[in-house]
Amino acid sequence: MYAQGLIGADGASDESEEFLAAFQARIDAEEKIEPNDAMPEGYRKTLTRQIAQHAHSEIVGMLPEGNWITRAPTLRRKAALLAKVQDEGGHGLYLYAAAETLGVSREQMTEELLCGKAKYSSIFNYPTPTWADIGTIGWLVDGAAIMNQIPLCRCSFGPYARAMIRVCKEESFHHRQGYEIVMTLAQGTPEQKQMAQDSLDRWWWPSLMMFGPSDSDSVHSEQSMTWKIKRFSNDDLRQKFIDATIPQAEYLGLKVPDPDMRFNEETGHHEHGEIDWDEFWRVVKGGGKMNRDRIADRKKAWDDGAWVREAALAHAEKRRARQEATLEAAE
Ligand code: FAQ
Repeated sequence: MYAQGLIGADGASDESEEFLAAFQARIDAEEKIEPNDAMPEGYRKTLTRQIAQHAHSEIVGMLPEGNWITRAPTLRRKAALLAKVQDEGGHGLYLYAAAETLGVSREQMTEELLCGKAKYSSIFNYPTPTWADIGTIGWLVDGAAIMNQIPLCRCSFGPYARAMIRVCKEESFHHRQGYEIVMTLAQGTPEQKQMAQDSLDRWWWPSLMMFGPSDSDSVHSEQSMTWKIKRFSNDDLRQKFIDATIPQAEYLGLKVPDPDMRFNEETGHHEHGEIDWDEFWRVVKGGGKMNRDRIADRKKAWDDGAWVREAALAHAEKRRARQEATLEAAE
């Protein structure tokens, strides 16, 4: 799906042994790499790929929740949901801007998303049939996102790491608002509690899949960890998420849909059952329930927004011309 060779490759770096060793020494010394620094082409491509996928996920991730803005049960819930969805849009913009510093334009990235060549998180290809899903997304999806993104605040690439600091603060608010929605339902009528349980049943496994394939199948992890783009492996982060989330489910009186889940006293970890990797790859390759709708909706939003982009560019050009004329008149 994702043609990694298409974007972010300027072929500019001299990749001699000395160059690569000097670059790795900077990484090992925890120096931040900045956009104008020399960097191996693979580092640039890996970051462009990951940041673009991340940006797309934030933007496509607005759709399942946006679906509920007009149907939120109270004014307070509606205001919080509106703010959350706007935050996700902002995250997408910081991330597209961070990717642009690597030499790819936002238009190129968007084009790759809309023509089906770019990936975005598998989680956003699932439907949101009830209000409980909005709570569960905040609790599980934002919860998983935080677990994955806190280490990215220490990513070796400066613009990505700095963007992640603000993103994580906002995700933490999202997580709490989601948990509070699920808690209200879980402490409500039996029907409301059942709604919360059904939603947990729908989102549990897809949330675990958000962390990516198991370490043995993760093609990028080893190199990304050497370059300190990633600080933890996919399985390690998945485990941290499970260990943090199971007590939260227990507190709510809800049960994750995994008959094999058990706490191992010796290791201090919750051991989970088999993840259905066939489902993961099917969804990643476009076969999820909502893949087609998500891309169609995103394409419509991009096309409908063309006049806004044109007007903003025309306005910027007008301001530039006016400023130039003022400067000329003053000389
Ligand atoms: N879905 O070798 P790895 C959010 C692909 S933001 C689809 O392990 P890597 C906020 C992967 O791209 C959620 N594809 O790859 C929010 C690669 O394919 P490629 C997004 C996936 O990059 C909340 C192949 O599998 N977060 O939720 C997925 O080292 C609520 C092999 O995988 C980020 O993007 C997947 N789940 O590790 C918004 C965080 N997993 O490119 C709205 C930054 C893997 O070779 C509402 N990204 N693949 O064709 C990362 O940390 C990493 O990119 C991983 C994957 C961990 C996702």
